[in-house]
Amino acid sequence: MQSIEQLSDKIGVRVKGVDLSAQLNVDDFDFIYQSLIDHKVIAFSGQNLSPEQHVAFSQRFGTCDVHSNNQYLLDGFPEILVLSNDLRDGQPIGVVDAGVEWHSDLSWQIDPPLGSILHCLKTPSTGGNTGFINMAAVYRELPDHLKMMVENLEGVHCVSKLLNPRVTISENRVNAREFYAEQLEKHPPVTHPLVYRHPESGEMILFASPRFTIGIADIPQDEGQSILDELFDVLEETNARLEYQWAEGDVVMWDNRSVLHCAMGGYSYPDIRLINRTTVLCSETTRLQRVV
Ligand SMILES: O=C(O)CCC(=O)C(=O)O
Ligand SMILES: [Fe+2]
Repeated sequence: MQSIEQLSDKIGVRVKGVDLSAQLNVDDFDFIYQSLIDHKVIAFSGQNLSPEQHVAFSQRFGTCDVHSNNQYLLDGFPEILVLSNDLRDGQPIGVVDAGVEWHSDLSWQIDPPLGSILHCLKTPSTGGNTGFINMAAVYRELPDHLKMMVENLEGVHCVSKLLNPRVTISENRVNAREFYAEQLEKHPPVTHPLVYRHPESGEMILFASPRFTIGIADIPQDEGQSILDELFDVLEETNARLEYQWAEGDVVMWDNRSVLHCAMGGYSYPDIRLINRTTVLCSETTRLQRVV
């Protein structure tokens, strides 16, 4: 029988009593889906999943994304992106520094995904936590003048770090500048309303992140940056957050439409962290909606 246990006051639950390696019945799947919508981050302990089973579970939610950073897709499983600091023959086997600033996955695309599903295969002896922030709660916490200001504005989102004054380029990535310049050519900036409505919970969501929101459309650059500074100060302050400490065999999924997340770091080679990730795309009915 499924049950949930709260992981923090305002975001996240652990779902118990389900085995994700099995073909889930409709009742179990509906329970999991509703827990995701209600609590935004759902965690499962002790899951022994093959890559096939990880992909099969993910596909219950929708079509899986194949990440454009195709260097680190798992052999034979293009739906799985490997996150790791491990090396093989001196070369990284996965993305070393994925998600080290607060972000919503792929918000730099026109249709951001529904969620990501991470399966933890190896934890370092210290560090390696993942932080989550409830962006519906953050919207509610905005002071009135900011709420009014953001209502009609569009954020500019871009994957390339070259255009973002808030991030630094990692020393760990080989040929980082060339990599980000190429990325900018392949993925020019897109815009999203700063406030979206969640299609399933109906909540208003502040949709912006220090990693991918590089400015505000149609207003001068310095004004845009100071509005973003004010918004991101609220992220620092909010208590609608969770810092998840991984154990091997954990599966964690987040609603990418309504949370920001961040890899907290704090470990280094040869202390190994290894996580397989899938990302599920939205459908017409689950994509974020303009408020209008
Ligand atoms: O490794 C983590 O803790 C999170 C990485 C991340 O941002 C992601 O998988 O989307
Ligand atoms: Fe991420």
